Amino acid sequence: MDKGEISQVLGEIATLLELKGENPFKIRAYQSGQRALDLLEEDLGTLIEEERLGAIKGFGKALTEKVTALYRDESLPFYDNLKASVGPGLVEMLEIPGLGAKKIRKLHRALGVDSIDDLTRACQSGEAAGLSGFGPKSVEKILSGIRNREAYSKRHLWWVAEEASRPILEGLRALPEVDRAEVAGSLRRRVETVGDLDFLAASDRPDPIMDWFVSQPGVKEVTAQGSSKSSVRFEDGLQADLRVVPPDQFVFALHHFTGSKDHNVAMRGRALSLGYSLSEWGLRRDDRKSMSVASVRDESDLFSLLGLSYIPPELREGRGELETAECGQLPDLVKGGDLRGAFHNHTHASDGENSLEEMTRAAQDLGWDYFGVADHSKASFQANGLNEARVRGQLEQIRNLNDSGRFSCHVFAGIECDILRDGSLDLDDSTLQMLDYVVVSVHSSFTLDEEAMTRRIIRAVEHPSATMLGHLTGRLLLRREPYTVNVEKVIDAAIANQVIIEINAHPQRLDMDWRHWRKAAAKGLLTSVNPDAHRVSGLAYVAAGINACRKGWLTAESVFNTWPLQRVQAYLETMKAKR
Ligand code: DGT
Ligand code: CA
Ligand code: CA
Ligand code: ZN
Repeated sequence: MDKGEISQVLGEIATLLELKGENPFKIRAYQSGQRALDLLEEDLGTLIEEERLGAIKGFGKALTEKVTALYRDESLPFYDNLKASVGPGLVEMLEIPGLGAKKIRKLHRALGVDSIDDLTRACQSGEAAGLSGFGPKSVEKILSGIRNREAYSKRHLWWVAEEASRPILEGLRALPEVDRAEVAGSLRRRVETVGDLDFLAASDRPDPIMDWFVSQPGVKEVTAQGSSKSSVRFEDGLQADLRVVPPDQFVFALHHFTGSKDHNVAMRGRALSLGYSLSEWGLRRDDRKSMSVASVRDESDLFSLLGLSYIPPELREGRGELETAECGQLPDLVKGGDLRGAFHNHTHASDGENSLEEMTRAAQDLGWDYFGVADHSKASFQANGLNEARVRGQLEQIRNLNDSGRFSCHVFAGIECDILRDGSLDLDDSTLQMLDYVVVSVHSSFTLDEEAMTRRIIRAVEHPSATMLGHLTGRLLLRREPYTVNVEKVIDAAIANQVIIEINAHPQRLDMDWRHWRKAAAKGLLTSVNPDAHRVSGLAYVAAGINACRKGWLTAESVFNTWPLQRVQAYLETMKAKR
């Protein structure tokens, strides 16, 4: 096992012990062991070989032995027995948002609850509300958590689905029977979550392709197998359809199965008004029986036959794309290659895993001209947020790094400053004023009502030091609902105060949502694609942010971090002068 996997096992052990109601000291030992492992700067393998792991703070004798066994892929009976001794129903309950191990333990001990169904019953009957520490409000929260979990478990993050689709797509393309293969559906439209994967292949010999598809590694169940369509379900619950069509139908099928449904309805209506009928099989003139397919070799040909410029899949959501394509007015969408840097990133000064230098080098290796640091501020104590003195120290470190000339990539000194409950900022004005930029974000008091939350965020946006607003709604896709806030009002306040609203590019956030961007950008709002990276590999999340930009009809001009270094510097200087 590698370090990351071992860390997960330690966390899991702590949770299982908690579910069993074991001694809190023992639980804490695994939790702090996990944390120490995550923060390890030296190579774990070296430490184990040289028998130095035990000397590191956080690793006692027992933990050192277990980590060593896991590292060497030896069996760990303690862990296996522990897993076997805790009912699977209890572990499953951990997936309910807002329900931790302690509460589950209590429900189990007091009411014998050992499955989600049991729990639903106990909540509905009023039994759960009678337990100390529960009450009607928290029972209602558990019930809505159960409902959310059901809805959430049906969809998957785009990022995860895309990764799962890649080997299948490559495998299909490598089969001798396959002429062409593509992914379609919501994955191709780059929607933030996808229900299932839709693969499409062109071939006259579908059967061997289907045989290959249903025998892919990780396939748990074959729900359908035919010569035009097969469906499978993978171990992690992800489902996939494969359709195989004759090569001359491929373009029509690709367009149809890319969708969305609303886009397809609009396209079919347009075809009809021009005297065609359009389907997944082809395009036919009303007055003829045969399909006119010879001149349609790709989707651009299809759009152009209908008098439209090419509509990129991201825009096919039935939100006015046909009307705009008809007058040739579709925007030149921003691309990943347009990015010159990124602003919202963490280092190990707060809760990141890599140093300032490591992060800067990684940004430089991506070809970026600038890199923005924005560690947490002190109110985020669980993330080791920086107080004023530490902010000033980091600022000096950044100035020195820039002066040293070690990197061609320029580092901007920023902060992700907490917006406190009343909308004031977490750090004093004189410290904020010294920084190149300030991202303001909500990390606490999520349950304010809409009016109070809106007022709170707008007050932060109006602060003279605010440069950007971080993750506007705090949503965690498939895990936590957005907090209630009036997005329109915040957008207007941001424009009025020349504050950028980020697109937090973390695949689980993608916040502010793409559905707001077309209108907001037309009103003059700027965004920044912010990876919120907590380690070097997190910088890659900008790709998910670019998807959101494109779905929001954004051009490079609306995306702050596509601007060249000098223009960014000039903008930030002007903003600073106004403080
Ligand atoms: P998903 O899987 O829920 O994330 O969303 P999609 O868009 O991938 O939907 P899916 O997999 O059910 O179907 C793929 C595409 O096939 C869909 O975007 C459009 C097309 N399609 C499916 N059902 C219908 C339908 O009833 N009418 C029309 N016009 N198109 C459909
Ligand atoms: Ca789909
Ligand atoms: Ca499907
Ligand atoms: Zn944040």
